[in-house]
Amino acid sequence: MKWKRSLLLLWLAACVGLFSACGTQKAADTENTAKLLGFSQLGSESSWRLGNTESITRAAESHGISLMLKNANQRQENQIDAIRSFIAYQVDVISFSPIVEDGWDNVLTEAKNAGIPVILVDRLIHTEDDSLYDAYVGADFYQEGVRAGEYLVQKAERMKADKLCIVEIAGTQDSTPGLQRYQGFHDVVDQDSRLITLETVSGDFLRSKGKECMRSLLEKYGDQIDVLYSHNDGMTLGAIDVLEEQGLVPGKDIIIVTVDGEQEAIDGLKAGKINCVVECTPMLGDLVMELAEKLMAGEAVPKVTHPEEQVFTEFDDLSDLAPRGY
Ligand code: GYE
Repeated sequence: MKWKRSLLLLWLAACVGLFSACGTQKAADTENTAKLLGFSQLGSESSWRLGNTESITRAAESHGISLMLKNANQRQENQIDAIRSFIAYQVDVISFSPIVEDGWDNVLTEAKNAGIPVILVDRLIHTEDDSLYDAYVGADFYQEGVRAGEYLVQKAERMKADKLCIVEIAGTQDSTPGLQRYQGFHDVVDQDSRLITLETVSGDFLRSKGKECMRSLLEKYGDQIDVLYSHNDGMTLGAIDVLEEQGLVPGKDIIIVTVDGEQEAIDGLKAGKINCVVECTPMLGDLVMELAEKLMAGEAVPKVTHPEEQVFTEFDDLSDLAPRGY
């Protein structure tokens, strides 16, 4: 099987132009030294995801790690196939962003039996056996939900509101950010008798579904809706399109709370169309490569690494905020 891997490394080396620059000697060096990381990205559903793929690609390059990148186009079975092909190629480390939490035990047992370490990126899995992965790099989604809820409590105080009715557009069902952004938020707002959730629906983290969800929520609840809490910016921006089509003023008629912090959402916050943006950074590439290097060297790594994240609200001065890069 090693010949397959050698061919792949030669091919990767050719792709980055090493052949043309220095001839075959350098390619041979690469073959001897370059470490190979197989990464299964779950899809391209949002700007967040595109930013994340770019971050992983750039970081692999700058760490001198050869990257075998596969896009699963939103299907778990494609991710499982990708992981199986990484095992067949005998990559040094396997990494992937699990689209949902369940259903990984079999393929990860195969990786473990092949002696290949695994880094989960962005999302977690649900398993009885934590030894099936070595490390997780990604946000603390529960805290993101808590931050969204805390903003709303603060907003209710400032408005001296005695009742605010919320509709929630959640992310992909059974995905870690969908589950935890829901839980963290409800652990805060359900304690506050002013904050009433009318309904939670799933928009699958897609802008198009954010539109559909907002349309049917408006049909059902009309002007009862005071707040939209949406689990990602893509769905939020879709919902805003619908509100504007229907003559409503987002940020004023309906308070908007969103998660991710992509440039378009920050622009919306600055324009007064969004009231609160909870940051979730996709810039995880360097953290992943640092862990991969340690695992490749046989060193111990922390089981969980969370990046630092913040909240941006209508009450903050955002004039110094650097361009987001996603
Ligand atoms: O919030 C959303 C994306 O898993 C944190 O997935 C990620 C989420 C992110 O599509 O925009």
